[in-house]
Amino acid sequence: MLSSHLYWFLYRRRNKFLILCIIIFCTLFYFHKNDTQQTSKTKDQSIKLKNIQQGKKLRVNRDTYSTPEPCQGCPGENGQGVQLTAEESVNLDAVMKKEFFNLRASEKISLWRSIPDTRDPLCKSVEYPPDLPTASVVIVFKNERWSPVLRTVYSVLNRSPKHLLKEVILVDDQSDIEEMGQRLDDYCEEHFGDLVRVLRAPVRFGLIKAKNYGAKNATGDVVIFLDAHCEANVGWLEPLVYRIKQNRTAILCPIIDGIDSYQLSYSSGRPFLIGIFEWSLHFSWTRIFPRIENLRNTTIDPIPLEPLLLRIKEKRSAILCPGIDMISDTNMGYGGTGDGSIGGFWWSLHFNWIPIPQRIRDAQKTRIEPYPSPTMAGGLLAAHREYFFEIGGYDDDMEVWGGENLEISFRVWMCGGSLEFVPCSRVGHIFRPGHPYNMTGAKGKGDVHGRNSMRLAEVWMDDYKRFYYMHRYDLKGKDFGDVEDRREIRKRLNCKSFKWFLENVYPEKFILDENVHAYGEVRNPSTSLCLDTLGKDEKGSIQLAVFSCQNGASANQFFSLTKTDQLRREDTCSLSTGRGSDSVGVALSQCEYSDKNQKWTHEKNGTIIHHPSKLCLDIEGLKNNDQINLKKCQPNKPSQQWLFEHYSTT
Ligand code: LR7
Ligand code: MN
Repeated sequence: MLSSHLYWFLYRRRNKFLILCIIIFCTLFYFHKNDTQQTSKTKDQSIKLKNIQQGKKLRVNRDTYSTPEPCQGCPGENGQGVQLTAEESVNLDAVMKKEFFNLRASEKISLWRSIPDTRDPLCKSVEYPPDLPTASVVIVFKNERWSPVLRTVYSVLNRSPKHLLKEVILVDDQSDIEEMGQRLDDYCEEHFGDLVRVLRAPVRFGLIKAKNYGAKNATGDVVIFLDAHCEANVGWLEPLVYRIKQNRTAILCPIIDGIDSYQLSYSSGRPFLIGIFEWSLHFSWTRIFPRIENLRNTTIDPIPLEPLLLRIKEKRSAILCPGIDMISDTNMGYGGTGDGSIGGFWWSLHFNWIPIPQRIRDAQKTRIEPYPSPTMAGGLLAAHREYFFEIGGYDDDMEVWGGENLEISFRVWMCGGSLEFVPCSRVGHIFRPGHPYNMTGAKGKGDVHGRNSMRLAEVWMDDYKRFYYMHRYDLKGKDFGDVEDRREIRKRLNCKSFKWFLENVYPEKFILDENVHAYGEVRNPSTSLCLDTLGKDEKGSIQLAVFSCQNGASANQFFSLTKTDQLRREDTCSLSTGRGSDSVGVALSQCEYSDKNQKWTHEKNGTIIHHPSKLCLDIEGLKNNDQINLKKCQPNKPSQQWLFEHYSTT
């Protein structure tokens, strides 16, 4: 009965009904099309979150937040680098000069992109207990740009288990960039709700104070700091919070992968490149193909010789290349930043990377276990939040940039905690050749690193601070502010000495005046010229030269004659550069205990003899800036007479 009524009703209005259907269909089609366009459109960086109603203001929280699909086929996916077209590259130099990274490439990449899982395959099978501490991620920024900052945030949100991530705290250190103001607040509120908070520094804090400020506002069990241009990798969080659950006093660093500042390609460096060729018959490196990656069960530890010999035994017809490690051309750090390195320092109080010493490898039960490092780079670390403040947080009187990383490293070791690198936690970082903000502090003026380092040397390094002042003679007697509060921490926690740190945590570190026969400047009395590096960067190999003696005012003239007969600097040793018997040059390169070419003795008669060649350091005919030579020994010749500034009595 009812159905026949309905039938007649529709039959009489069939034309109108048809039109209505067409309208509905067209509307649906229009919205659907718009929707797919939006998701594939990467320039409009709005990311569609599944299961979340579009259209009205989103109130997302940790329960409703859900991970979007990565953008298929978009530029930069799988951590690939991005090539700009000629048109997009117009005036790119100016962009690079201002931002110190390729902002245009970054803007082409989705805010949520896929990157290669750079972990050791063993990490993938580790199972963690469910009841782990929660984490607050603190990201401080000054003049950072929208796309890298949000890419950092998305990588953290999307690669952290929901129940472990308490919150992300963004601390804006008075950025001058408009989009990072209200627009950021609105975006975060709309897209992340209570998951991401933006705090504004009331005055320019500098990154050190800004990190303290963020951490004070954090509520998670663990606080994790990241720079504002990072990408957290798969499974990055669990191994950090798990280790802190096991050991509350460990400060942890993830392994830092590289994000290239020009193409924004993500890579772990060394083990992921293979060689290819171009049709112009030039050799080049490329990221390892997935096809090849899938054939490998493990990433192979870089033990230099044995694996090659073993493999040749296995397969006679293989030609093998060792993985090539990098020695940084800016600080001579070995091993880049990826696995295979721990943190060291220069006596000038700059951070460097050194290869993992055998003693540390031997102590590891498996190669994915956290291992100790004397120091850290600074930016990326996890600590139990309460413990972080118990041992003094960061020094609030350090300005802008630098020094806080060595300070917290020395402090945590000396005060009973530890610093560890966690192989299964990996985070990428854009390495920029400069800073998009001014480096001028109120007190440290143009040299904030210098003043900050003075503060750390004065509080933590005991007498060893002399080596810092040797490098920074100009800072002697300068004001470094009040450090009483910091010295108080050292007393309160009953912290050990810097000597203890050197002996127990960093025994590899060469101490310029310990276990040596003589040290200081090396003077030829008849000319008052001294051995000198002329301030050249001691990477690779440089020629040893002479310059008027500076009476201790120049670190370039500081040499040590060790009990193992090396004539050395902090990291480099002298050796002869030729085989001739007259006028042979002398170079400085990496110290190698077994290298006989690096053996020297200083004789009672005043000469300095190079052992294998039996030639003597001779300054005959030289003036400032000339390179020194080795000549046939003639003990009474004034140009072969040398005097060290200090001779050890022990
Ligand atoms: O005044 C400032 N206020 C800030 O909020 C200056 C900077 N910042 C922010 C900045 O926007 C960025 O997010 O602080 C963060 C770090 O500054 P960067 O990225 O310019 O510093 P960097 O990467 O050159 O410096 C490294 O050394 C610093 C020394 O103070 C800090 O410890 C950085 O966190 C640290 N970064 C890393 O260790 C990343 C990994 C490097 C490696 C390997
Ligand atoms: Mn950085």
